[in-house]
Amino acid sequence: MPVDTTKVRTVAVVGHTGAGKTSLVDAMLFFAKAVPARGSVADNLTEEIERKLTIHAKPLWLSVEGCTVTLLDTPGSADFLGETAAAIHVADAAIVVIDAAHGIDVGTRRLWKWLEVEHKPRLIFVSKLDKESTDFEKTVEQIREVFGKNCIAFELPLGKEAAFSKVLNLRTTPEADVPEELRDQFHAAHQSLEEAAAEQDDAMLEKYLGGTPLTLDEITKGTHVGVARGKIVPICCGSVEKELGVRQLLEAVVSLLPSPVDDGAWEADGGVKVEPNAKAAFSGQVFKVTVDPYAGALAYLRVVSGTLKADMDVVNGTRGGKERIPQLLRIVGKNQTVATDAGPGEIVALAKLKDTHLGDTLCDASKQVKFAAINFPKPVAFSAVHPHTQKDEEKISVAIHRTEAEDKTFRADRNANTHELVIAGMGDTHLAVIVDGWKRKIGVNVDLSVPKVDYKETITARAEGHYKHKKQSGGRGQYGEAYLKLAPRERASGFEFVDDVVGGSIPRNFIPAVEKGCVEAMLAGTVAGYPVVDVQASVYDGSYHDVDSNELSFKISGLQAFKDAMQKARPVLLEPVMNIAVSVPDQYMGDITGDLNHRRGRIMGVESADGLQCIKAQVPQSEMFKYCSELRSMTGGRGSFEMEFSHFETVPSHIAQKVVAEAQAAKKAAQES
Ligand SMILES: Nc1nc2c(ncn2[C@@H]2O[C@H](COP(=O)(O)OP(=O)(O)O)[C@@H](O)[C@H]2O)c(=O)[nH]1
Ligand SMILES: [Mg+2]
Repeated sequence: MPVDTTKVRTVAVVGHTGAGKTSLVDAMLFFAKAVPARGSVADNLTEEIERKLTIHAKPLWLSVEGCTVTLLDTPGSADFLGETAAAIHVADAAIVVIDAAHGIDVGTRRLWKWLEVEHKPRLIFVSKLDKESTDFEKTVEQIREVFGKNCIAFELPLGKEAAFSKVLNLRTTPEADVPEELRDQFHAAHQSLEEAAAEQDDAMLEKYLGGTPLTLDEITKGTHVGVARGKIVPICCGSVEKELGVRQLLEAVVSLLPSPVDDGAWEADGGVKVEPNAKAAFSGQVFKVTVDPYAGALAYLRVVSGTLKADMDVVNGTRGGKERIPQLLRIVGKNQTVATDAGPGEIVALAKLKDTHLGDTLCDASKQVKFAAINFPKPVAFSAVHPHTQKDEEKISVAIHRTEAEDKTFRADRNANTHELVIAGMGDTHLAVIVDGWKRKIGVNVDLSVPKVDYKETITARAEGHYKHKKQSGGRGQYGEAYLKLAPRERASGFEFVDDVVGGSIPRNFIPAVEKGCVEAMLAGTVAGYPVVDVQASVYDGSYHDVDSNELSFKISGLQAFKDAMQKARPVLLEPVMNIAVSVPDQYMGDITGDLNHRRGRIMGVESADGLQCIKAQVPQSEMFKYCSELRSMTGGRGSFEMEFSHFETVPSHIAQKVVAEAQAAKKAAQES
């Protein structure tokens, strides 16, 4: 029997690193008797144990009050935002965990924004209220200030810090159980949530405004609707340490958060609406692929419609191939159980699919659909990779291939000009975890370094060049002569070759050879040997020999004439300049703009949004390779940034001198070795 879809909850648990998400999920599973003991849900993968933090998003299953609940424990660190983004994408709602001792930080704001963009209903859990200098009321004030007045307390803690002893539920706790001194606060808070619930339904609002108090059932139903619409964000509270508020949170997940039915249809390509109907044709989306140390290759799938069972034949709606569905697994640490079926909203792990990748849609052959790709953040940290040995070099493409399959925030590119293999990710920790994994799982050993800058060269003035290639060595000689004019072209306009030869001083059939020579000359410019761009070369004169002229001779004369002209055409180095957007709390504004000036950055504008300053700037790429970690250390982890390539720009001469000197030293070293 498939479960009733209105009784399914799929919830991502998000918040900054150390907020207490993993501990909370563990406690929720324990309270729901889904695991035998506390500590069953933990950061248990090798890389997680080593670094004492959650790196992978993990689904965890429990049943409570007749509901099937899947919680997705996620990493809080910006380094692993890709995992969190995928979990948010397939969840119907989120629990945002805020550490009461810490308040709201930039990471939580960024997640909040992500949740808004993805239209995910949410509730807030204020955690660690057992800790010193925590104050629930103050935290609620901050939440309402930062995230809006639709965030409403649904619970109140009884007692503070070490004396915190009970969580009062504003909906369900009978007034008689509320201590005298808290009654006023309890009443006021109850009124706010009653009002918010009433506003979700005209009939209820009329009743409420007419002076009749709403029943518990009405309040719960009204809130449930309001949460699904994003009009109400309930604030719950507790302490995992003291085991307070966990049971109430489970109750809130069931009664206040939306089911897949409340969240409505998913949109597939071509505007096709896919309703979360358990009886319809099956469809689902893969949001994580991994190699589990116990279960092997796994694809995690969220069912969107229909009911998935083992042995079903399905189609990969993204790639077109067929797949046979294996056992439906639920994996918690070392333990796995097998589910008989999975309906809309449910998440299962599938072992050893043939050709199904992260983000792919699986569906019934009778109703093929393709869901939109999952939105991932762009990489911001870059490193060049240097394999230790020839063997490491050979195996590196296997390593890269595997990582690319599992992680859409990872990129690897061989730069055609610097010849370096550059990997990119969400932070230095992200890249370090990847490289450690290569060593441990594939036996590939590499070192990382700051990448080389992909410089280019161009000219800034018109100039002429000339070369006569003449060789007489017995037999048939070589002869070709070319006169060239070079002119600068607009940035990013590329190379143009013009044939201005009149009167046949160079025969037609040799003109392409002159052009070939120019193109070859442009591979390594005269400044520091970097590729030349944005130049017009016109050949306007030359001479030939009836017997000795050939293609090679004109190619050589084109190449040398180009070099001759380039030296006279005031050549310069160009460097890539990036557009960046840095978000930091107000107090760091001065430091950050000062630092950007130091990096030769140009501030293009500053916007303030949600209590953060967003600085837009253009900065040379050479100054930005390590910005990710440097920004985090300047701001105690509270700053973040995005970056994309903008354009090439002339390198200032004092810096160009250094680059030229380095290039000459490298050339000399290469010649000597
Ligand atoms: N005092 C106290 N500590 C907690 C509580 N919840 C979690 N912690 C501790 O906070 C630290 C981070 O918890 P964890 O669950 O790993 O946080 P995550 O990064 O959000 O998953 C751990 O040392 C937990 O033991 C709580 O309610 N009270
Ligand atoms: Mg965690």
